[in-house]
Amino acid sequence: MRLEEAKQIIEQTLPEKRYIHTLGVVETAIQLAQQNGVSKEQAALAAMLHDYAKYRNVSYMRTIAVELGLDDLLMYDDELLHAPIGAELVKRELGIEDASIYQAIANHTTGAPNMPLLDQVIFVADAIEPNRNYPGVEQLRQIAQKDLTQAVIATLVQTIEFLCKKQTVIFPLTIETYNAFVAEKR
Ligand code: DGI
Ligand code: FE
Ligand code: FE
Ligand code: FE
Repeated sequence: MRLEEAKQIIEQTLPEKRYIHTLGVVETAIQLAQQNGVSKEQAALAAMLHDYAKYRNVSYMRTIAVELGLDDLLMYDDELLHAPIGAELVKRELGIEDASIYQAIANHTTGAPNMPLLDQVIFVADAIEPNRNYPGVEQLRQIAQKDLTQAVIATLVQTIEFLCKKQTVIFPLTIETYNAFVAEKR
């Protein structure tokens, strides 16, 4: 699928605010891809489609999670579903066959240990795109310009801090990703 075609589908699928966020992720992902030797085409398409399932019916997404054997997810926040289920629906409904794009969409909320650079680009771009505005985002943007993997760690720290302050349950994969990236750095 071409980027323009995906863009039109996303414009029709997502509410305006989420569509604007998505275009910001595409712009940032293209830039990070170019700086880190990642395919610009894959980064742009993965970014365009990353929140495809964000507003899908939760019980429908839970059914697909069971089909895919992702039962662990069901005990955690429903917000986590749109990433792995989005990857699946982009394949089923839009015919996106690229396994790298599938994986980048699936990993965009929690990250994953050993995730490839494409996934790191989408993970960080989602957090720092120009429409994001939360305390600490400017520092994340600066880190991302210097070191993508360091930006993954800083984004995880920001997310985990945010979840802890709200006393929200943290999905183990988020912590596992943090541990794997920090251990790798030492
Ligand atoms: O879809 P976006 O809003 O663009 O961003 P996202 O997909 O990165 O995150 C969606 C939500 O998921 C966000 O409000 C934080 C939450 N989240 C991320 N990691 C975890 C989490 N929620 C829980 N409960 N546990 C996590 O590990
Ligand atoms: Fe998301
Ligand atoms: Fe994110
Ligand atoms: Fe997003």
